[in-house]
Amino acid sequence: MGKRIITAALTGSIHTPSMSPYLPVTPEQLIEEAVAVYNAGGAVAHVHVRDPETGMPNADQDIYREIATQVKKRCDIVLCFTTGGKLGEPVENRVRVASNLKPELTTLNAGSLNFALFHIVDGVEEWKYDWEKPYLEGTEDFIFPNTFKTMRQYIEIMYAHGAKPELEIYDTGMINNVAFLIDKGIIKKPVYLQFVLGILGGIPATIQNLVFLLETARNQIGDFEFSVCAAGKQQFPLCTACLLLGGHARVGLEDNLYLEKGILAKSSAEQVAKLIRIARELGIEPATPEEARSILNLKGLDKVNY
Ligand code: KMH
Ligand code: ZN
Repeated sequence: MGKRIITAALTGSIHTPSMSPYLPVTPEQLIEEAVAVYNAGGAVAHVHVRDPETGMPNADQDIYREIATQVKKRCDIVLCFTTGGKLGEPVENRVRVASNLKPELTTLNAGSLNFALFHIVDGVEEWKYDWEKPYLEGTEDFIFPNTFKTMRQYIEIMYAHGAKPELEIYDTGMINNVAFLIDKGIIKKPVYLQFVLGILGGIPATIQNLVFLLETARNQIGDFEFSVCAAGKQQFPLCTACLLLGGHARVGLEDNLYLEKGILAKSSAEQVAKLIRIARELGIEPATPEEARSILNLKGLDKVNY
């Protein structure tokens, strides 16, 4: 089996600044993180942005551009921009990064789901910013909207700008959604699936569930590239299992703040380095960014608009 793409999701929109002092929030921190991930052997950095003053997730196009431009000056890591964005962000704002930056890779969340984070407030003793607790608690009543109409619109925008969709699969039915969109000619093969396990509202993070998703996708879609990310402490077990199953893997502080039990990761790059150590023990080599481009059929860094 070939080389594997290690992605790092740098900050996301789930964790909040009170949960870890190492969560990057400013453009400068996110730029340093992306370069550190590259130096650690990561091939892809998955990018969300935040208000530099408060750490609140947002969809500020200037911040996306600053990060993209500065990272590109320093290394050739593939940047995968979120179109999931902040919870509750209007759908038209979420996709704007695809048309503005014309990146190589963007996420496409493959269906709607309850996306619940209200249960993680209990672990936080002191809040740094006023927005954090209500933002998380509000998810008890939150549905992450990704209707067939918006998925079609997002995909059309992505293809118009040469961005490949990384299809985020939070549960089994979303494989059916992707198969339907392929059948209708809306999504083009070959596809790249990111199995997202362990979100409350989606499928739990177990190895059995990863195998089940993979088998279901093989039955419905045929051939594809796949990766996994898993919330919290299941991150390393699930990433290791996915590598053994022939897939790629995503780590990063978006999904898990820890390096090991009780020890916060100081950077997503530390998690990348750990996963690569595990992979190499198993005889698995990480892909370079150029190799990742070839595996995923990406258009190349010379064709982006940043
Ligand atoms: N938020 C993660 C659970 C996205 O950014 O669009 C999955 C994700 C999707 O990273
Ligand atoms: Zn994300």
